[in-house]
Amino acid sequence: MIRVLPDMPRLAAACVLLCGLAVPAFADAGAVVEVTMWDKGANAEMAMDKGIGMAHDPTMGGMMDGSMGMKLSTDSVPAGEVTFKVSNTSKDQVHEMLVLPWPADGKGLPYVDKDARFDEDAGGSLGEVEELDPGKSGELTLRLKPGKYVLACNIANHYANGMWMPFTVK
Ligand SMILES: [Cu+2]
Repeated sequence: MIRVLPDMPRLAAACVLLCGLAVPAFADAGAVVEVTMWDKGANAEMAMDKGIGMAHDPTMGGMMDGSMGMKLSTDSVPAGEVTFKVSNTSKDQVHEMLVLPWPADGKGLPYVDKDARFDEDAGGSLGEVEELDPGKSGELTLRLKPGKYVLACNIANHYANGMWMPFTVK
């Protein structure tokens, strides 16, 4: 007892420190969305590089040609802090992920045909995990209000090939 008593304040101090650090970290942790960027390789993309015009319209569900896409661990999260953990599982292609508000006209993101990409500024991009090399991952944390969003890759032709997903914040 004699040994223990003098140690109590130190133990208490350690607990306050640890608990004090741990609790706010949990309280602040927002939603986490795992985003997997995949494709079937450069050859598959070449073969599917057609009919880009069709794919501008998110209401059509993208090209869905099966050459590339993105997968989300969840497509809906509560409003507040949202962390996107993005992995590029490709063997040979660069991918990236942008977060944009769902196009108000329902006709897709503003597309620039000559670049085969959408206009990120005109689309109101809220943030991105830029150009991930094959096998790499990155993270993006945003504070999002309730609404509908689109997650999309803006490497040339990838959006048109179906590399986007709708995303909802409640
Ligand atoms: Cu991509």
